[in-house]
Amino acid sequence: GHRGGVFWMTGLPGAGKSTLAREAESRLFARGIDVSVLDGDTLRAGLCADLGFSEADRRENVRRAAAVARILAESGQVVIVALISPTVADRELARQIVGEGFHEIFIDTPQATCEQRDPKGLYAAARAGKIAGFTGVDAPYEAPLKPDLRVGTTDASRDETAARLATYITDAIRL
Ligand code: GGZ
Repeated sequence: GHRGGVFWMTGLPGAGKSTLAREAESRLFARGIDVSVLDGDTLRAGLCADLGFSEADRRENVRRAAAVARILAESGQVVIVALISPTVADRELARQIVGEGFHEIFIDTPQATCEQRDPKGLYAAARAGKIAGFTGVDAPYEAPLKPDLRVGTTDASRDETAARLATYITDAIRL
């Protein structure tokens, strides 16, 4: 067996949070670990469908994700959360709600790389003035100063990065 825990990934849009969350999930699943992913995109399609991207709505998005994550972690699950969660205060709120077993993981991809990748064309749309309040363009992103884990995604391959994450999580939940 293993204990539950919440692995909270923060980073800019396009940093690779969702991809890494899914890759870590499948590695952990393969090791028999009870794991689930709460992704901003998915949550916003359902539980958080009423929320936009104002400061207050992002805070509420974080609050709901943290509340769900806590419930799952208390039942013994490993929960990987992938949310921009752009401010220090947002992540402090998440840590407070989750309590014990909260880990902040910074997906530290340079903004230039995120913009180059731009998988959904949202940076381009924001630069063209078609989206207002886009994180990294005209809405703030505060990088964590002391994350529990910092993951760079330019130097290492995606595979190496996912493996590192899975190892970090496995170590953290060992009884
Ligand atoms: C940031 C936005 C915005 C704005 C739409 N700002 O790469 P994506 O497209 O699929 O993931 C992003 C997702 C961010 O949702 P989160 O719930 O993670 O954000 S937060 O923690 O700040 O609540 C992005 C898309 O939504 N998206 N408009 N204005 N990201």
